[in-house]
Amino acid sequence: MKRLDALNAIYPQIERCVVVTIMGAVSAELQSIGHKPNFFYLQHAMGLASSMGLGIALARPELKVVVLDGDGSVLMNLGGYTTLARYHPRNLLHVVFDNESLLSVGGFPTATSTGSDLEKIAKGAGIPRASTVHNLEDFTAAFDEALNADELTSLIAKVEAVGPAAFVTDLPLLENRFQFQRWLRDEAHTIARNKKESDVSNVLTQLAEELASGSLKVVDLTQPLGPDTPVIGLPPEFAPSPGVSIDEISRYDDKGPAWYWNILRFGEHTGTHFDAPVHWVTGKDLPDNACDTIDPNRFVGPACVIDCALESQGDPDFLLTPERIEEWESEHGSIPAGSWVLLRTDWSKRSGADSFINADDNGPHSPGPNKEAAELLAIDRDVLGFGVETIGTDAGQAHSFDPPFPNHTIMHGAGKFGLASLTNLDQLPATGAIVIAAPLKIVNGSGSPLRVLAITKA
Ligand code: 23J
Ligand code: MN
Repeated sequence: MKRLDALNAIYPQIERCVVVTIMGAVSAELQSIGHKPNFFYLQHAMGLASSMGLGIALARPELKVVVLDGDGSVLMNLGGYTTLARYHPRNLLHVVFDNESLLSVGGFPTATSTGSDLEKIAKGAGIPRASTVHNLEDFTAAFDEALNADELTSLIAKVEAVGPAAFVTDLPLLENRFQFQRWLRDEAHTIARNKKESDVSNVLTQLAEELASGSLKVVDLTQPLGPDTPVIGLPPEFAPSPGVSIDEISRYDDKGPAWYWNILRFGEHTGTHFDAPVHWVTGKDLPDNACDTIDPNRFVGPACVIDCALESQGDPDFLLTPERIEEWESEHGSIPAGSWVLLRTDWSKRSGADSFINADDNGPHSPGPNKEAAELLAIDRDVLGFGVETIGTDAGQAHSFDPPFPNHTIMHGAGKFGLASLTNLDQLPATGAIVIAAPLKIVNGSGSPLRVLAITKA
């Protein structure tokens, strides 16, 4: 591996870091790629680049500092490793280009050519991460990993003992010094912001990694959708929900020799489903109130799970009240704006439609929120929506409340959503999960069956 190729490979990343290099070939090669005011070349102070990088890293923890060192310099100031390790700033990445030679001053071999192992010395000094790489591919991978590691790293890159013919620079030492100081004082904040932007995408990288490694898992909050799915029973004067029918179009037969598919028929509010604001008369004139017009950002949010399983077991007409919500908040913190609030009742564990709907002569009996709880969540807490395990987001007896169906009335009037017939809420923590609940993009749809997923700690 040639040092110049290695520098070219990492240039897009180090451009956005504070960079301190040693004198000589490293400095000349970096300048040949492109000088930046955030690059400082420690000319005439051999061995001290890591010490200077350490000071900057400790003083400016919001910045990422990359030191570009060499074997000659490191060996001249071996105590530097022990000081780095003692203070171990997480924002410092120490790269040692080891060409086993004092190339800049005549090409004498250094002690790394006779077996001294910088990685072992670094580890022995107590540097938390140290590794040695021998080719460009491993170098760029290790560099990327170290930049994201948020841990002091010394990366020893074995390179060929070749460099530029002359170490010419048109950047005077004092100019570099003042420019670098001014940049740290006046302009570093622009890079600190870039770092934050790149941290956002690091969140996604980490999400992918943690899902793959199993430290995060996806919990399916969805009930199966089929002919046995129970549907809401409304008083007889109203038009009923049709239930679910699934009819075959073809199944690898005369009607379609190589394919299988079905025709679905059901109401929009069937099974595990989404309620859009346009579903209710109170939300009918709101902007972007239907399945196809809601901003998709609003389908994803943190979940607050309020566990009322015990209360619901004791009383099928249990009502969630503001007092009960505030009790939850005193334990778990206040419900953040933009959350999905999910009411755990263990209702999903009931088997069979009769027990799920739980009707008698007065109609269905199942838990839900009272009017004041819906107001607290929709208006004061500004949630995304309210989700339940029962057949609808209102209590079974809510047809007789004042107003009837207060949760639908208030939530949808405030532009908020509903999620009905959820399951597996017992697998979620009270806070910390992320819920994704995106309905089908039905044109002017009032709701839709959907797959509701939660991402949570495994
Ligand atoms: C229609 C009428 C009343 C109600 C509902 C539907 C629901 O619960 C629903 O699925 O949105 S209460
Ligand atoms: Mn509904």
